[in-house]
Amino acid sequence: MSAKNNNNHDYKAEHIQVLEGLEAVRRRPSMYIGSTSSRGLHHLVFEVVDNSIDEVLAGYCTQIKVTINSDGSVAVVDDGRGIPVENHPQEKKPAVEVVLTTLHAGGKFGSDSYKVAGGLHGVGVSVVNALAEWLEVEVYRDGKIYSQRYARGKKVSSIKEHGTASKTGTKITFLPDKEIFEKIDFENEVIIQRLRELAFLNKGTKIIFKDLRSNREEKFKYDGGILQYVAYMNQGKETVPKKPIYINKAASGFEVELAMQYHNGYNEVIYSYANNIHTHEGGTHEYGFKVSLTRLINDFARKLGILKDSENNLSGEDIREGLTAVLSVKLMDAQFEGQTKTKLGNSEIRSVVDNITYEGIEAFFEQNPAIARRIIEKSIRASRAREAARKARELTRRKNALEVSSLPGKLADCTSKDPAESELFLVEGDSAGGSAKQGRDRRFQAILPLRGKIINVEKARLDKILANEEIRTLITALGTGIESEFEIRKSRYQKIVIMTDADVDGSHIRVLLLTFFYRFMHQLIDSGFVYIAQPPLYKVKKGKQEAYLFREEELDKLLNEWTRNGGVQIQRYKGLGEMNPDQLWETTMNPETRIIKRVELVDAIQADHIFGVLMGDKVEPRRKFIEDNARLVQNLDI
Ligand code: 0RA
Repeated sequence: MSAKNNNNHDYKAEHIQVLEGLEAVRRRPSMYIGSTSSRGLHHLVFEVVDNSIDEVLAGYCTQIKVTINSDGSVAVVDDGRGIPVENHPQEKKPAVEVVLTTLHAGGKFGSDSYKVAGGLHGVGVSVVNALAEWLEVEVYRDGKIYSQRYARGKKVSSIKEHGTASKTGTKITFLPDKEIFEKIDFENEVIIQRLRELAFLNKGTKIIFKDLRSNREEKFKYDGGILQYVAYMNQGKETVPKKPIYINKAASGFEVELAMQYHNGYNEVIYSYANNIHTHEGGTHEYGFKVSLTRLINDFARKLGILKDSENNLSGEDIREGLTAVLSVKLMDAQFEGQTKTKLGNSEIRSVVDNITYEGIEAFFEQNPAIARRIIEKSIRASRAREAARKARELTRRKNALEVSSLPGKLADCTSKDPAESELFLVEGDSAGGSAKQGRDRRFQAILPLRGKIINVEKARLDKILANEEIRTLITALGTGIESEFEIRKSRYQKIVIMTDADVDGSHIRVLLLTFFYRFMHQLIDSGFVYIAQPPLYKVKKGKQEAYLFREEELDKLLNEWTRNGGVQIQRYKGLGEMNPDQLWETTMNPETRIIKRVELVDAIQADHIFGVLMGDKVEPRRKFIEDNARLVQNLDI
């Protein structure tokens, strides 16, 4: 609040008005966009795009183009109605100016659009304007082109009319303010991810991305909407049914869209959205769907006589094993709750989703009884396996309780008991494990050598996974438990460093471990505890001079400098095992000199897709995927 004293509550409306102005946004940007880091920076783009999407939802916009210009500014163009330019009745200035300078004015003049409350969404383009070094708006409307320019939220020119336009629409170009943001570098991948998602969620909308810095262009348009989204996530897997079940129904003030399909894996992926916002924490809509699916499958199983009167109902978890589903709802006044404001709170939507999805899936089952039967039988198998897993887990737990020192024998633990400073190195092979044990700083570095084959968790059920020796050792060493029993605060280390050879086997082990963490301990990744060590590729020696090289391209450079006079020795490291303990410490483990990379998920959807394709059972899509996406896989292989 302002510095003015508020005794007797005598502060005046005008002061509050001032605080609601764009100055407040510049003073406390994080309150409006979450942060001033990369995330907040990208939020600016998404805010502008969301305004164009509002025009899509209102039925006036079919195409959105996002361009990153060579000067680092971003332009978003749509073919909607164009922001009105005529004078706003109350404010007595052009409506476009009101939209760009008033908080929460957004594109939300009319009350017939799907609105959003809570969270950081829908804060309005004025926030983008406030946080931009400059912003230029162009409006195509009534056959004319209008434009206006702003700097840090303040207009620097009045609105100008110039030229004729054959279409309608809006173009907003802005350069984020260096005074506000830590760094101004847009990441293609982050923007592309969201644009692809929006294209899936708003079927038929053409969304184009262009980066003029690298000349990369991507186009997204999905006439099948979220049906294609589910197919995309299940790409490379055997599925039931072949084509996802798709339901789309609008009822008074609501729209419900569901696409679902089973695959032969075991993990459950449900993405839910409300007004295009990913509801990570679920909420009433997701709950309505889960309840209706559980009820329907049980009802059907009894009707078909697969489940007897004397038998218990199948649980929701069992019914959702191997399910990929996208649920997207649109509603008038979406209320977001929860820790990250990504949980839908509107209670009225629960029964709407319940009814619509129950009826829709039931109709599909009536017409496809063989598929219904396969899904029910799959749920029954899941239920039996879960029972077996429970017993296996109990066994591990009891065993742990009996042993006084329950840490695995292979683990060379550190002496520190403070997780914040403790590091666990997961090392490929016994020989490298031996070097790492000798080379480490035992005060805070623990070593766990991984010997046998690590199980592919995409292809196995929990009971099998838990029976795997390497996985059990890993879980015990970490101390966190897994899945629903996972507790991050129990993690015995806050750095878990995957240290493998720089070859194909090494990268395979790395992907297997990452998949395991992602599926069963994703909080480790979310908390930024997972790292990848970067061992050197070469050691180059000349006389007393020595250098370790971590990238292929460094070799040529160095050789050019060094070979002018005299012999140079090059040693190529094929594996960690070729380094002696001192070298391993110096190059890869010593916090002062090493390079380690933190594993971050740009986007869970992409990760599900990538892990599914990489670890799934169809060979052809995997090969094609790796060819098509060499770059992405490389990112994953950091
Ligand atoms: C206010 C009112 C109307 C549309 C918009 C704003 C609008 C805002 C943005 C931001 C980016 N693209 C946009 N397109 C439209 C309704 C216009 C009418 O009633 O004609």
